[in-house]
Amino acid sequence: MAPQRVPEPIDHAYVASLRALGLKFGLDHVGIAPSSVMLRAREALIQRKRDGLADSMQFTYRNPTRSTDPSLAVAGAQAMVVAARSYVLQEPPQPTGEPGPFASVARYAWVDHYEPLRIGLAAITRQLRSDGYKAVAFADDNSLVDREAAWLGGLGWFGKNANILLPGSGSFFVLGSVITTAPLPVAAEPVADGCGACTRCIDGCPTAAIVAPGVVDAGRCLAWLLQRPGVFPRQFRAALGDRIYGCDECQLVCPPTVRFERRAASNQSNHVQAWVSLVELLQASDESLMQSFGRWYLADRDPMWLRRNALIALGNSRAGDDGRVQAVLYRYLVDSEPILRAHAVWAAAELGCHHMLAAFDPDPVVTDELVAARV
Ligand code: B12
Ligand code: SF4
Ligand code: SF4
Repeated sequence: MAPQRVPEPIDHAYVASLRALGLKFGLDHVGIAPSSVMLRAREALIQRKRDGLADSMQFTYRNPTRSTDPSLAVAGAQAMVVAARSYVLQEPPQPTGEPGPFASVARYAWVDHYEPLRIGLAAITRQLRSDGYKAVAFADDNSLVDREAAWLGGLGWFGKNANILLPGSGSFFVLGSVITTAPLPVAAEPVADGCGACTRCIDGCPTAAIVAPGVVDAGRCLAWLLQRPGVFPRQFRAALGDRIYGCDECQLVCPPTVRFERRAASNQSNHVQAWVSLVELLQASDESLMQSFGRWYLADRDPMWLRRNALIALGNSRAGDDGRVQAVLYRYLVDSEPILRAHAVWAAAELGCHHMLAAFDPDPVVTDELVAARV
């Protein structure tokens, strides 16, 4: 039998060495959280489902018992190493290449920030394992509620926009954790509230989706509506503006977050996807869309939802006089997918191109849009 490895002794110096390792491998902040059941998050998941605030989302809502109990992910869990990585880029990019209209992408998806986050978490995981402990990394995984873990680990406070804000740095951070059997000393205190009397995010949300401090109604939140399959609710299409993936509005109005972006941008990347030509996107093949945007969350990994989003952004573009826009609209008004025909009808009507609309469509979803377009 192989000799049993004796685990490294745990003290604050050991935690400091894990933190230093994380920072060396691209993490910006590292803390330690307890591994006990996250009762507040569990209660919130159950209550929000019950109140209809989760809409049809699955993710951590699928199994609240699992996603709030670290020891179900790693048997014998004693602590979580929690981490944050900034996704602020040095130069917010401008649209380039083919002339517009352009769609905008939320900052967290401009480049793949989860990959470098996972590299940092993996370095910590390797160290813990080589020191004789079990350790498994999670980031944006259905098995763990990342924000509550980050809050418990003292990384930041819960903003009224529901994001974790790091003191002095705001919320443009992705979060992840390593659940481990190492009995690491946890952060002394969670970070105190830093929002004070501010309510800018609540007032600034384009769809009034923040229904109470820290509570988002997913059925109104543009970030979720862009991911959800099916017909995009008509009442929120104008508010969507030019977005095709994610929404940053409740962070772009947030003073600590904006201050940090202006002064402390650090990460660089050559492959930034901040703006996407709508005409190019709507002309692209499935393969090409999956190659460019396959790392985004697309329901059933179906690029049709990206095209649906792009048609709404096109409808909001005021570019109805552009010949390329009209050509692409014609193509989608006769698409074989009723969902795409339906959103093309809405876009054509918004652009004042009523002359393009058919008198009749065999599909009830499209008929509904044709009726609304003629009112
Ligand atoms: C589902 C999900 C979504 C959903 C629902 C968001 C939501 N608010 O729950 C949708 C698709 C809408 C979404 C959008 C976004 N998301 Co998201 N999402 C997730 C996911 C997969 C699960 C979140 C979850 O479990 N929510 C459950 C509910 C119960 O949690 P909660 O809202 O945080 O509730 C807490 C607070 O209310 C707090 N609380 C309790 N009492 C009180 C009282 C007060 C006064 C306050 C202020 C708070 C408070 O405690 C509750 C329990 O923890 C996580 C990844 C993960 N595995 O955790 C990423 C995650 C939360 N998302 C993330 C990001 C970046 C975003 C977006 C910014 C992306 C974008 N630009 O479009 C937006 C932000 C929208 C917003 N304002 O929240 C990051 C958050 C980073 C951060 N700094 O906080 C995460 C952690 C992914 C990651 N690993 O980095 N997301
Ligand atoms: S992400 Fe957009 S829609 Fe969702 S709560 Fe924030 S501002 Fe509102
Ligand atoms: S906008 Fe104001 S209230 Fe909202 S998260 Fe930022 S500081 Fe807090």
